Amino acid sequence: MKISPNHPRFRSLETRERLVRGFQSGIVAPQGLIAHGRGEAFDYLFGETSPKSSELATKTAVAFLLRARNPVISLNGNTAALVPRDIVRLARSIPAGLEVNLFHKSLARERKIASLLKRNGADQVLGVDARARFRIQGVASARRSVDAQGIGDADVVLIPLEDGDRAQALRKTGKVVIAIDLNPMSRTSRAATVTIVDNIIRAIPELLRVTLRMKRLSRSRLGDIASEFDNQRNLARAMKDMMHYMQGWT
Ligand code: PTJ
Repeated sequence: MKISPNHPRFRSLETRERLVRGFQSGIVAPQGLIAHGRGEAFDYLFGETSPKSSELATKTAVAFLLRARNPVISLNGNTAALVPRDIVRLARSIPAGLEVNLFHKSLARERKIASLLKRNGADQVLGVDARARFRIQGVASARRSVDAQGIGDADVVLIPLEDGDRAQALRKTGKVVIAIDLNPMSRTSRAATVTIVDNIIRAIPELLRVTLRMKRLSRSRLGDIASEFDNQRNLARAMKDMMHYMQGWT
């Protein structure tokens, strides 16, 4: 479907089209379309703009990523379909590894996602046909199986659109978990070390912009930024951002 850029909800409609095309080409799981609808509902309650609380979370996430020994970005179908170019740029600028890790596991989809990322500039994509598999304890889904050199060894993991189980299990292994989730009340949001409550279509380009700016900071300054952050307090701010937007309608 061709959408006019003059349509008042152009960005939202265009995002839906990307996901539908991603589904048709075997990148997005059918359940990914439903998950996006859930995200959209929350995005609506933020006025489809980045809430103020996401600024501090983004800055803190970048501090953790730039200080990490082995940072890894975990990718599912929705993320690959919506922000393929910017996620590869982000991985390069940190630099961080890219690992495909699917909830609805499918080897065909893993391969399609990896080739999409390679067409967008990725040199290496982990998690596909991985020989060295590592199991995360306490995860009921196929997501428990990760690359031993990637998420298995990572000290900091960025997880856009994750399920609560694995976010909690990754935390239990002592890793720093950075989530991107439009729902500030989700188990993922509450379990993460840092939660960016925002839409990935805005959050990933913003992470890239802030990374390029913060690369100049010293390790100790990055450490200060990371240690000052309180995720539960920032999630409460995200709820206030949402209520503030809704109050404008009453
Ligand atoms: O490709 P796969 O097999 O790994 O599957 C991916 C999905 C997304 C289907 C899978 O991870 C899943 O079922 O996710 P959930 O448990 O439905 O969680 C999705 C979370 O992401 C929800 O809390 C949504 O509010 C949120 N969400 C959805 N779309 C966006 C989003 N958050 C940020 N940006 C979005 N565009």
